[in-house]
Amino acid sequence: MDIQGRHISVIGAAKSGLAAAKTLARLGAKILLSDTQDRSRLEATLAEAALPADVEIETGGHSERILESDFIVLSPGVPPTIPVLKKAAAKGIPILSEIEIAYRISKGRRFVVTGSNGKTTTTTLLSQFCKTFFPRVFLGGNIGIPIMEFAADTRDDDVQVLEVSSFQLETTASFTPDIALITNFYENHLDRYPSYEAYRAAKERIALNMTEKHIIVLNADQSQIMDPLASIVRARVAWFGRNLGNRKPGVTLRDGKLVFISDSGTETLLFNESSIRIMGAHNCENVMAAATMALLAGVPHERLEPVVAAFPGVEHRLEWVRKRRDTTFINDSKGTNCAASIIALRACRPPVVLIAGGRDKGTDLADWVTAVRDHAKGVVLLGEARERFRAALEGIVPIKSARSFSEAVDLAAEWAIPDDTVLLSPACSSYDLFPNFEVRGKTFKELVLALPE
Ligand code: UMA
Repeated sequence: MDIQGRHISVIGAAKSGLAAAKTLARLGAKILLSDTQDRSRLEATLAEAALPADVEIETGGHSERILESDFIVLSPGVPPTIPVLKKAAAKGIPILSEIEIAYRISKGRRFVVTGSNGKTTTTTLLSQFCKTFFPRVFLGGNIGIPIMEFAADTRDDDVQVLEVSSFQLETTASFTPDIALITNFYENHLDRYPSYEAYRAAKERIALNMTEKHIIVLNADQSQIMDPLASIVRARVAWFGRNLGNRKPGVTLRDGKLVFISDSGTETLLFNESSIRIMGAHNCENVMAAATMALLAGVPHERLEPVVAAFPGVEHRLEWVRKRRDTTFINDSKGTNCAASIIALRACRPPVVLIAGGRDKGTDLADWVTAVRDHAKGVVLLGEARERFRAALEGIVPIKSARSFSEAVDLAAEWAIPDDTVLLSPACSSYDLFPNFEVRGKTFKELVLALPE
């Protein structure tokens, strides 16, 4: 794509916009970077980004100067329906998402993951599978690393493993994955889309330009939605799921073993489910999905087991931390509400010693109490939510109270015996004791790793 000398407006001066502005300026474009926030609020970010001096920056709103551009690059968080973009569309100025422009200037094969849940775990695992086999693998997209950060550095023999969101797919034009995956569909982002169907349609754009040269991997366990999709896409279809039926090729779980079934029906045993370190039924599905993509990409099947056996998961989401005296310690600091904590409790091998509490969100605790009753042998409570949680759990499960976070870790470690799981999944935000859930999770890991053997 010819970038030299083109006038390009980049909308949004956060991660995506800054990466796009920087790279496009480096390639010789004249950039106007525009953001609705006031300059004072963006100052620190802009200073850190160290943009080339000739990038023009407008803050506090989007001016009509944007309408003088050759084309516009859009950050995913900016809806294409804002007034200036409607005017641009009416004038025929192309509006491209950051992933579209990255696609046009980058090289190599793209393995692309979208869907409602499990994207980050699946994408991360897939990149690790790929790294065992391909010389250069780039990981990016919605996962938090804009593709524009590395797009210009890619070569023809590179592999890009990308997580993309519905927002990013809305304004693509030629973006074409070599292998795509839709993990699943659940209601989400109804603040941006008029309906669930519109949200799904945005995600289904992943297949827009794919042809029989490409492969799309779909979820056989959501056959009501996925079978109709399979019948209209032009790409070849592969599957993952517990209920594969006659669908092939794909990866399924049978008698505790993950099995790949080829187009011709040949079966290859991949590994036992018990080899997978990350816990929970949902994570087994993420592994099946990532394995399907990796195998179809050409990664030899023997390379998969060592990766799943070592993969600790995504940080702060049911993250494996340590095995100490045969007790497993799990960091689920991202479990900031009851629903997330229930998933974590169900995923861990019981008996569980749960560490819960923090800033109380005041939500109904009934389902959480049931999950605690069914999976936990004891709960260590801390933080502002301690008394309300105690009242809800009294008489249902043994409780200990901690006055500090480190005391909570010590109490839980003492309470656990071999084969127990100590789970931090607070069902609360962290703001009473920490700046955010990441710091809480990191603190937990430091304390657990410091426990004497
Ligand atoms: N802005 C405008 N005009 C507007 C609206 C916003 O100028 O009308 C400005 C804001 O003031 C702000 C900037 O746009 O400065 C924000 O842009 P952004 O929201 O696109 O933020 P980025 O930091 O670029 O992050 C985006 C993704 N964010 C969203 O999709 C909301 C990140 O996904 C992604 O990791 C990153 O690009 C790199 O690719 C986050 C996310 O929440 C994690 N994604 C959603 C999800 O996973 O559910 C889709």
